[in-house]
Parts: sequence; C-alpha cells; structure tokens
Amino acid sequence: MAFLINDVELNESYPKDFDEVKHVGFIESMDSHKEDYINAMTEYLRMSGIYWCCNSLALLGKLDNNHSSIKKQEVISFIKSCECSNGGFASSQNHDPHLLYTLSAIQISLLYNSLEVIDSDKVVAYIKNLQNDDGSFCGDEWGEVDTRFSFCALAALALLDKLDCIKEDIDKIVNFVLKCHNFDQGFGSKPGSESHAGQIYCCLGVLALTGNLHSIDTERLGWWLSERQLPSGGLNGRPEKFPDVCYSWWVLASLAIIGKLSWINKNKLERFILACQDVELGGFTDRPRDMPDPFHTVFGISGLSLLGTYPRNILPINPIFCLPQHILPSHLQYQTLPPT
Ligand code: 7TP
Ligand code: ZN
Repeated sequence: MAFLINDVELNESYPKDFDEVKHVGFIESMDSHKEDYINAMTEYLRMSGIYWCCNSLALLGKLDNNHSSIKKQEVISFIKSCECSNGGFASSQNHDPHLLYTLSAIQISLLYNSLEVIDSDKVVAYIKNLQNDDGSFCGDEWGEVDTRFSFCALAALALLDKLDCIKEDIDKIVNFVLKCHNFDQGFGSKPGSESHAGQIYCCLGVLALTGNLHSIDTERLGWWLSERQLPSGGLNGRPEKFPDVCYSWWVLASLAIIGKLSWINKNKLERFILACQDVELGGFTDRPRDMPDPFHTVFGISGLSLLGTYPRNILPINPIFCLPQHILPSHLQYQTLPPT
C-alpha cells in the first residue's frame, strides 16, 4: 500500500454513515440561489442537472411537493420551455436541442408522472433524423458519432414506449454498437476507440433494450469491469486512472446488467462511496475531500442503491434507465442477465 500512484488512501476521519438529511439539503440548496456562479456555469447542462437533482430526491423518497422545495409545476414548465421546433429538447431556453437533454427531459417527466408534457411523435421524428446509415447516432444536428448517443436514442424511445418506430433499424443499430466492441470485451465511443466504463454502460444498455446481451462474452467483460476496483475500494473508468464516485454507477450498473454485481467487493466500495460525502454541505464529491456537485451526488446515491446495502433509506434503482424501479411500468422492466 506504499505506492498509491492512482488511488487514494481512506483513513478513519472520513464519514461512514449515510447522511440522508444533509443530501436532501444539498440538492435543495441548488434551487435556492439561481444567480450564483454554479447555476451560471451549468446553464449548458441544466436539463440534466435537474434530472440529477430530481432523481437524487426520488431515490430518497423525497420528490413530492410536500417534501421538496423543487416544485413540480416549475419543473414541468421549464421542460416545456426547452422544447425545440424539431422535437428535441435543449439544456435550457435559447440553447440548441441535444439527445442528452432530450433523454433527461423524458426521465424528469417520468419522475413526476407527467409524460404527457413530451410530444412523443415529435421526439421520434427528432431521433430518427439523428440516425446515420450505418446505424450510429449523432447527438445533435452537427455533432459527432458516439455510442453514448445510441443509448440516449434507444433509452428515450423505450421510455416513450416507441421502440417499435425503429423496428427495421434495430439490426443496424446493434451492429454499429458491436463494431465498437474491443478485444478486451469492453466498448468504445466509435469503432477502434479504447474501452471506457461509461461507454460500456451505454453499449450494454443498447444490447439489453434490444435483447442482444447474449452476443458478448460476459465472463471476460465482467473480469475487465471488476478490475476497475482499486485498493481503496473505489472504482475507476479505465486502467491506470484514479477512482471516482461516478464510476460506482457506470461500472456497477454494467455489472448489474450482465448479472455480475457480486464480482466486486461491495463492503469496500460502500466504504469508498460513503467517504465521498461532504459532511458540511451534504452531497457527494468525485473522491474524498473535493467539492460536492449534483452529478456525483446522484451517482453516489445510485451506486449505494445498486449495492443494496442501504435498503432502509435508498429505493431500488433500475440499472438500465437510472430511475427508481417503482416508477417504471412493467413494459420497462427489461431483462438483465441472471446473477452468477
Ligand atoms: C466541472 O467540469 C465539468 C466537466 C464536464 C463540468 C461538466 C462536464 S460535462 O457536462 O461534460 N459532464 C457532466 C459533469 C457535471 C458536473 C457538474 O454538474 C458540476 C456541477 C454540476 C451541476 O449540475 C461535473 C462533472 C461532470 N463530468 C466531468 C467529470 C465527472 N467525473 C469526473 N469528471 C471530470 C461528466 C461530464 C460528462 C457527462 C457524463 C454523463 C452524463 O450523463 C452527461 C455528461
Ligand atoms: Zn466523476
């Protein structure tokens, strides 16, 4: 343990108990000072920021109007104000639409049981327009191709119950994802790109949503994913990198999808995630003693949910859609592989 070149060392001074009340306070503080620099900085990702905040509260059972200072009607009208003429959604008003924010808008509307704010036929047309002949997707009108956008497209259509609309293209879409499959059994952003845990999550999501998980070697992929765990218990996104709480989601959700959650040391990961809480402000940081943000907060809570070690105060999460299981109707309970 003397040479921790790409890991952190946890000592007894880090938090060990899940501080639910502090986290709710941290998320609600995001909403209260709109003029400060954090909100200015996040204008270009505000739709996703709202999803991260709302999902954090929902996983703690605190999203309803009685519990939360985040008001349903305000969020719903914000979503409406971000709808663009081509059917996609922008991060905030007067920004351009993107698949990322379109998926976030759908996820938020589901969290509020308000899917009717989404014009699903227009979203279908928007998504179809971003598809390329080889089955890949662009994130927006000009953007580059990335397997992340294949996942955003399919997850958005699945949540809208509109996967049927691209039935004839499913083989092409899956074939493109499989072209990004590497020798180490991981996946990259495009053919030939190196494996990365975030990309693996997206590609496994596409395979799960289309019933194609059988086409990969899950033993070797499970091995690559479990190698992400470092001596601190934290997970990194690829070899030689530092651990980061958000990989508790990308790696763990991937393992859950292929039925291999038991391949990492759950107690050590739980200890790492809990050590990334900010005891003063609430919220989670990427690694112990950094600044908390809503992104690492939702993925810290989501990771703990998948670990299943906090059944008392964190609700079960769906590993494909990153939404609480109980809000998803039965047609969205897609099969993952049975645990081994
Ligand atoms: C602070 O620097 C960044 C760097 C990248 C801020 C944003 C981004 S990002 O938009 O490309 N993105 C999401 C992301 C968000 C935050 C953040 O959100 C801080 C405050 C808020 C308020 O809502 C912080 C980081 C972050 N990253 C970068 C990152 C995460 N872990 C390590 N790093 C360097 C992720 C990044 C890409 C992304 C991933 C998933 C997703 O659904 C959307 C975008
Ligand atoms: Zn991170």
